[in-house]
Amino acid sequence: MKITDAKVFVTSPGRNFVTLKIYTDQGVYGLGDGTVNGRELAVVSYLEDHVIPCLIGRDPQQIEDIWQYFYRGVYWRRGPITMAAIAAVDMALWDIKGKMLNTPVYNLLGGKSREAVMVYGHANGIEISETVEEAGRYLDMGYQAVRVQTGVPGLEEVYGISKDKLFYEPAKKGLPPEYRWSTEKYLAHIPKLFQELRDTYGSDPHLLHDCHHRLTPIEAARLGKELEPYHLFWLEDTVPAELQEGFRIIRQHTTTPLAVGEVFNTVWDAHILITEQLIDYLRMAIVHGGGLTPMRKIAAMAEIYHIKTGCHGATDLSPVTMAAALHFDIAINNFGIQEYMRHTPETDEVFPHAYTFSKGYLYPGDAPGLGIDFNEELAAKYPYERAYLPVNRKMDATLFNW
Ligand code: CS2
Ligand code: MG
Repeated sequence: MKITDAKVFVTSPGRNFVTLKIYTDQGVYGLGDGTVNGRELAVVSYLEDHVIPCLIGRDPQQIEDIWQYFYRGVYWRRGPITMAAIAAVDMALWDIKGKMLNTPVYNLLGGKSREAVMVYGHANGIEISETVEEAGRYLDMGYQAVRVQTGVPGLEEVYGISKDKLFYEPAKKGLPPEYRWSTEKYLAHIPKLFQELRDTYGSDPHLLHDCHHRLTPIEAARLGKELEPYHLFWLEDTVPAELQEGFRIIRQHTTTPLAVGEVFNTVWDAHILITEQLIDYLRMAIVHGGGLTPMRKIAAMAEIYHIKTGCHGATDLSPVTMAAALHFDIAINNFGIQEYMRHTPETDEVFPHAYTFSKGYLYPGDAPGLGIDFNEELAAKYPYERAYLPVNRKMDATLFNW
C-alpha cells in the first residue's frame, strides 16, 4: 500500500482550521487536524513544504515508523508547529488503517474500556449569578461536569467569558486585542463563585475551573486551599506551564486536584509532573501532542503514576481532533474526562462526524476509522481569515500571560 498524495486545506467556518487529507493507492483517504490557534499558516507551510514531499510513496500502514521519521528523524524536534503537523499525519494514518480494516480506531487501540466518554462544558457569565444560571443550563442538558468561569469586578475582559454561551472562542479577527489583568482582584472573587454554585446545586455536579496560566505557585496554592471546601474536579492551568517544578510548591499546600497540559507538545513537558505525581490530570490534546501514537505512550506512562487524562477540547481543536480524542478516551484505562467546547453548526457541517452527544457523554460512533469526513466544497466557501488570541497586560501595562 502506498501514499499517493496529501493536501492541506484551510477553512474558516467561524474560525480557522488546518486539515490534512492523505490519499492512498487503495482509494482510501485519511483526515488529520493540524490547527494551531493564531499560527495556522505556519503548520500549512510545515506540512506542504517539508512533510508532504517525504510522505509520498510511503506505506501508510507503518504508522510508528512514519511518526518516528518525522519526529526522531528530524534534528529540530518538538514545538507546537512541528508536533501539530506530525499529529495531522498521524491521525490521518490511524483513520486510513481503521478504514482499511473496516473497524473504528478505538478497536485498534485495545477496544472500548467504557461505554461512553464523560465530557465537561464551559459555563461562563459576567456576574456570578449569570455563571451560576449558565452552569444550571449545562446540568439541565445532562452534563455531569461543568467548567465555570466568571467576570471579575474591575476587569473589563476576562479569559473564558463571552457573549456566546455554547461556543466560546477567544481568537479575534484582525490584530490581537489587548486586555488588562489583576491577580489580586481575581483571587478575591473566585471563591465566591464556588460558594454560590455549591449552595445552588449541592455537592453532586463536578465543577472545574481554568486559571489560564496566570498565577505564581504560591498564588495557586492559596487558591487551591481556599477552594478545598467546594471539592473541585480540577483546577486547571494554574501557573505558566514551562516550569514543571513550580507544581511542587502548589502540591505541598493543597488537596485540590490539579490539571495542566493544553500547551504541552511532548512527554518532555510533563515527565516531572508525571513521575513526581504533581498533577492529577494531563490535558494534552491529540493535535498538539503529536497525534495518537505518542499520546498512547504518554497515557500509559501517566497510568503508572495514578494520573488520568483530560484532553483539551476547545473550539480551536477541530472535529477531526475531537473524533481522534474520543477513540483514545474510550480505549485507555486511565481516562479522566474530555473537554467538549461545542463547535458551531457551520463547523459541524464542514466536518460531518459519527460522534454524538447524549446526557453529558460523547460517543465516538462505530464508523470505520475516526468516523469523520470533510466537505471540501463547503469548506472552500469559508476562506482563511487572519485571527489572533488576545494579548494580556497587568493593570500598569506590564506584559503578562494570556
Ligand atoms: C482554554 C482554551 O479550553 C480551554 O481550556 O484554555 O480556550 C484556550 O484558550 C484555547 O484553546 C487557545 O487556543
Ligand atoms: Mg484551559
